[in-house]
Amino acid sequence: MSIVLHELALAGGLRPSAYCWRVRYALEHKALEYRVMATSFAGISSIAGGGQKTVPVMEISDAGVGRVVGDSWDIANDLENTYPDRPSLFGDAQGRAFAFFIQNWCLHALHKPMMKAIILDVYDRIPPDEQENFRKVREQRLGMTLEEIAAGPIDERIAAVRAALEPARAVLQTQPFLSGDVPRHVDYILAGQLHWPREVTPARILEVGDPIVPWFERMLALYDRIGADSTRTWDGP
Ligand SMILES: N[C@@H](CCC(=O)N[C@@H](CS)C(=O)NCC(=O)O)C(=O)O
Repeated sequence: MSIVLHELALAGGLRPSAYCWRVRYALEHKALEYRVMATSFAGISSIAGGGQKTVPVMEISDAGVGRVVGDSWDIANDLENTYPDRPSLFGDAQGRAFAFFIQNWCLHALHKPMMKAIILDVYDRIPPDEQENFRKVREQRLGMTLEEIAAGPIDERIAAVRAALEPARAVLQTQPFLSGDVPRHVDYILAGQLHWPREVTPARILEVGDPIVPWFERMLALYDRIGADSTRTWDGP
């Protein structure tokens, strides 16, 4: 069996992708061996013979049969379905549904305030020869300049991220992981989301004393500290 994970890297080797982190944790949870291949945004279209628009992309080959899977949620489900005898990412059908909900909560409630807080930090870390295209694509997609997206005092933009995290905070005050006593994919989804600011912004996104901090420290300590050993830019764990 061989697994290759294509993962986004920015200047200096930073790994900021929430979606790629989710898959990294999922592969570790399943105790699967895999190789990571870093790509820039410009390199995505050449992955696995072409046709991919986003990362992560997983190339998996087992018993001589290979396939390419894109999209972090599809990859997690593929791993769960292909390796049912290995530790479960979801626990059960309810766990899978809960993880799907949390993924959508991250996308619809967290992504935007986070983007407003850190988009210019991301831009600064795009390799110079790709910055113009990065800006053009996002400004067209969102109908405003990166500077307009990041308008307003940074304190207010960070406060909006902290407020959006309240549902997770309420849960993590009472239990060690979102999934309960042990981490599962639902935890990897939120941890991945937090790797995005962790890897690119110098700002303190999580307040000192926030119950999310000890949970994130527990997440970073998992699997020989794959998360903790990645490059940290922010002022936090
Ligand atoms: N729904 C996809 C989203 C993946 C995604 O948006 N990845 C970003 C990197 S964090 C990407 O590849 N963007 C390509 C681009 O904007 O050109 C997933 O869960 O994998």
